[in-house]
Amino acid sequence: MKIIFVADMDGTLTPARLPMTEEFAEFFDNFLTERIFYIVSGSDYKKIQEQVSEGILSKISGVFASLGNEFYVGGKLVYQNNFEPEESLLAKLENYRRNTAYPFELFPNYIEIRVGMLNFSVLGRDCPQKERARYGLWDSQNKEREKIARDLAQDYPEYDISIGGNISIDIVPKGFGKDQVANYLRQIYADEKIIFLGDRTEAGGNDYAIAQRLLALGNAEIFAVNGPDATGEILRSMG
Ligand code: M1P
Repeated sequence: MKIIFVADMDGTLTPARLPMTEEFAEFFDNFLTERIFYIVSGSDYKKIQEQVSEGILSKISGVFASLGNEFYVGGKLVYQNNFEPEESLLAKLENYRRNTAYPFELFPNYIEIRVGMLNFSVLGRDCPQKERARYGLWDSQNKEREKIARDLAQDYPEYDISIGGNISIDIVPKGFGKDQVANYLRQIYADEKIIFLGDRTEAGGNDYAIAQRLLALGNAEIFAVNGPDATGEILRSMG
């Protein structure tokens, strides 16, 4: 029976917000031959296209973008979910940005409304790579995102709030995170084993929901990785 592979993109198949390395792409391109492999990412489809080459995408069985709120097969949209965040939530996000203790420059695009989800970054998404690294380091010491996520979860229990990458938080109506991908794939592949690889499978991370849902549905194996090298090693070991 075929194995169904599913993997996160940033920090799993590619470095965070950067294109897949040539070395990994060469291996991965071969690995995809005659395999069923899906990508599931918090990024929207346009960003996925920036990081994963057209050649690789053409061999991928399907791409779940925006945490599974848009699904593409062969570059064509199969479904998408709608989401309109409430005003009070947006106002609260504005407040976090205004009152941050982060002592360095902030950048535009701090509330990004994507298909079916919202991405919030105190720093602002339109920042240079080196500022992204600076905020990531500061946040790992000061836990700003964890505090915001905890605070939001208390006030908005109807949303799932997760920390995906290095500078931001993903917000979706409950059940519309990556866990919806587990449900969708299990409907198509009722009996096949599903293998999932992700770098944020811990509680609070944006791979947690899909990992837990797959395990609950059964016949699944989860691999927590810390980057494309670890992903490559695991895939290589599967022959
Ligand atoms: O795919 C992981 C995450 O990648 C980005 O996170 P950040 O900009 O914080 O590094 C975002 O696209 C986020 O939505 C996504 O979950």
